[in-house]
Amino acid sequence: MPTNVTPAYKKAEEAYRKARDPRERLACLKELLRTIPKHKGTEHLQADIKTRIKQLTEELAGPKKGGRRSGPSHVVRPDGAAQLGLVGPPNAGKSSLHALLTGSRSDVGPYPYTTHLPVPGMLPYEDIHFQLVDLPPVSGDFMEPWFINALQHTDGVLLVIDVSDPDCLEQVPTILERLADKKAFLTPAWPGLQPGEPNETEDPFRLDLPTVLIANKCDLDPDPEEVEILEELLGLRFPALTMSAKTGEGLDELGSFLFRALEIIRVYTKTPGKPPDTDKPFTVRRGGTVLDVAGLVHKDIARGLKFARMWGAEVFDGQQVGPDHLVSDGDIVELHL
Ligand SMILES: Nc1nc2c(ncn2[C@@H]2O[C@H](COP(=O)(O)OP(=O)(O)OP(=O)(O)O)[C@@H](O)[C@H]2O)c(=O)[nH]1
Ligand SMILES: [Mg+2]
Repeated sequence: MPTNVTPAYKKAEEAYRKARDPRERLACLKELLRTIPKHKGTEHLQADIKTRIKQLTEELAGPKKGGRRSGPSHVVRPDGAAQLGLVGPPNAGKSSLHALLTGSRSDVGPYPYTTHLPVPGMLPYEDIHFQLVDLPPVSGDFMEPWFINALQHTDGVLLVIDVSDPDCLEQVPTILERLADKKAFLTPAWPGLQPGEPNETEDPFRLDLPTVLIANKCDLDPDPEEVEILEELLGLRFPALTMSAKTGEGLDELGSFLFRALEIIRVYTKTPGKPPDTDKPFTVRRGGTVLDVAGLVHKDIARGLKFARMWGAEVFDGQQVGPDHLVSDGDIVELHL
């Protein structure tokens, strides 16, 4: 990793980590390439940045007319309070769960390798939604070459296994290794459960993905201790949820789990003299500010923001606060430019 990087590079790196929109990420990648110190020690990273610029440019361009790359895009634009990817071995029931949780029509098949492309869907929870992206399987034999690209925007992973299948003891370590080879690390650390160590490495492309183990097909293996035994054998400590796409058991636990684990905060906006818009909250994560909310409403509003009036648990009614004021769940804000 490059040592003695410039402040401009550091800034670009931070912006890249924060950026969620693919176009914004592309701009950040170009800025990384522009600001990276050009010497022998950074050659690998320079090459890596160039590859990512090329891939993302192609993804954003979509299918080429008459060109070789005629496939659909593999990057799912983030939507809702957070994006979660469904990762797991073939036939574990990822698509079955996705269809039930989001109402999608993701293909389900009684044989492995049914899913070939990312399929987005929205999981409703109270007055918000989580975006779940169904993905093709990962196995020792095969992983789609673009698989890691599809995880670039995810806030976490649902690691779906078939608890009734003893093969999962080999499948899970294989999946973790394959992803780690591509610099994606599945971790048990979720901000709202046990915060992880801050990522100290200087590699801007390292992905640390909070992961929950979804022990599916519990109808076939009703032993309630099964997941614990499995985690013990695997030497893993992911938080786990037991489910069955056949009986529907355990499915309603997911929304509240994600809400807590990701520390989602809902903020409602209002215009002066009018009641708050309680239909559709804006969502940020814990640590989010009034300015972050303004940015979600509109870039120009964030730019022109002077102060806000707030109603909520942590403020007195109509309190005037600055752009850096932290918001909490259920707050109502009136933005003043
Ligand atoms: N008994 C039982 N069968 C299930 C459950 N979930 C899925 N199945 C069955 O398992 C098979 C595979 O389901 P899929 O949802 O296609 O699995 P997948 O993980 O998406 O498979 P790939 O796309 O190949 O990775 C189908 O025959 C489903 O009906 C479950 O909870 N219990
Ligand atoms: Mg599938």
